[in-house]
Amino acid sequence: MNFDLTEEQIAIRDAARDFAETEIAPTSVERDLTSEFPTEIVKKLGELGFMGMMVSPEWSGAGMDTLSYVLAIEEISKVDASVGVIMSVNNSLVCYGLEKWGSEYLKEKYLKPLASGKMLGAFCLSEPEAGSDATQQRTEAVPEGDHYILNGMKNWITNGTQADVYFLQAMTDKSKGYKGISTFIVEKNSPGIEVGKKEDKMGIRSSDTCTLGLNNVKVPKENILGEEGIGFKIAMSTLNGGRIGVAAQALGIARASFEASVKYSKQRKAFDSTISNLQAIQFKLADMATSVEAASLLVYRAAKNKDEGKPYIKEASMGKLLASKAAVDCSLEAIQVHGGYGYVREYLVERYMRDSKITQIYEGTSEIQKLVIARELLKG
Ligand code: COS
Repeated sequence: MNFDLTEEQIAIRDAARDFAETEIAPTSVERDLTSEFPTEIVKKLGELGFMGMMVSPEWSGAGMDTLSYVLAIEEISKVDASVGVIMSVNNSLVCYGLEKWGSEYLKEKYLKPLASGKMLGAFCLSEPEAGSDATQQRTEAVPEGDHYILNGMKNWITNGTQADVYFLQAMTDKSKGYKGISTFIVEKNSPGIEVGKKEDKMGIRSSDTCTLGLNNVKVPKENILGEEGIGFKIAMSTLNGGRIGVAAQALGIARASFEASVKYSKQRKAFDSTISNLQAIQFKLADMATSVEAASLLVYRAAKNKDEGKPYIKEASMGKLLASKAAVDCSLEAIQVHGGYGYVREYLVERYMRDSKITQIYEGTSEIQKLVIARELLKG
């Protein structure tokens, strides 16, 4: 497979790198401490086309391919994985799902502002009792006149307190199991929406995660995506692409950990030389580089398959599985290379470790990725 980047892909990658270094890096340490949401940064990302990268220009998107999107998320996450996930949810979950299944009316009303960064979206599937087993939705949507009335609870909602609209799954017919799940676009300012407190997380602290209560929320009937009963299919298909975004985020963290380790090892002196001359450190760097390269090949392949209309469910899960492992392993090893300095906030590697762990959990745990891969392998 050819991964030579086109001129356009290189330009997008470089623009993302430039933006990350000049606009994101200066506040990333402070935001990790305070958990402040990067409102201004997200606004600028929207103006540059990074919030609706793969959406067609017809719907105010940037019309780019998935590989460009992966390169951009990777560069942004190399500097700040919190910003990476904010972007990823808006791009590959909310905008993607709306463009694929939304009516012209919904695209005009919500996709255009979401893709151009004038609105922010959140994806609401998980519930207190429906995480990995996402079929167990308890949130209900009952038709009443020209509306549905929604009641229930969602949790782990990335962008939850900041979003303008929620891409939300709810049961329209409990008797049908997962075939009774439907997807709705719900405005945050709808009466009955109760936005919970921001979670106090170990990592990606500047991103925003909360619970969401729905108490008799009236949602117009035209805000359903497609028709009743296809919500689980929509959620699963959307997550297939979302997993490529999280994999790219993990790749960014892994690469940042590796690069920080190379830099430090060339500066730090011990035993009459820099520690980069010690075989113990060289072996760590070699292992880190190998895992970053292996993961990037899988993630880029998943993106290319998606762009070329080839199957990518297995590839996306493999990419996420390996890239998230690379992020966790490389960030831990980066701390070891830095010794005591790696354990304090003065160097960034302790944040990389805290940020990395979630990539093995959200948008499908590593165990769920293995399940998806095995099912795809055994199909037919
Ligand atoms: N892409 C498209 N469709 C999918 C799919 C996928 N990756 N996985 C399942 N489906 C479809 C199936 O084809 C089936 O539809 P049909 O009956 O029309 O064929 C339907 O969904 C149910 O599938 P299945 O019977 O396999 O459901 P299970 O409950 O056994 O397993 C898993 C589904 C566990 C794979 C799914 O629930 C999952 O991915 N869970 C993790 C959810 C997640 O990522 N949560 C994080 C939330 S976002 S932070």
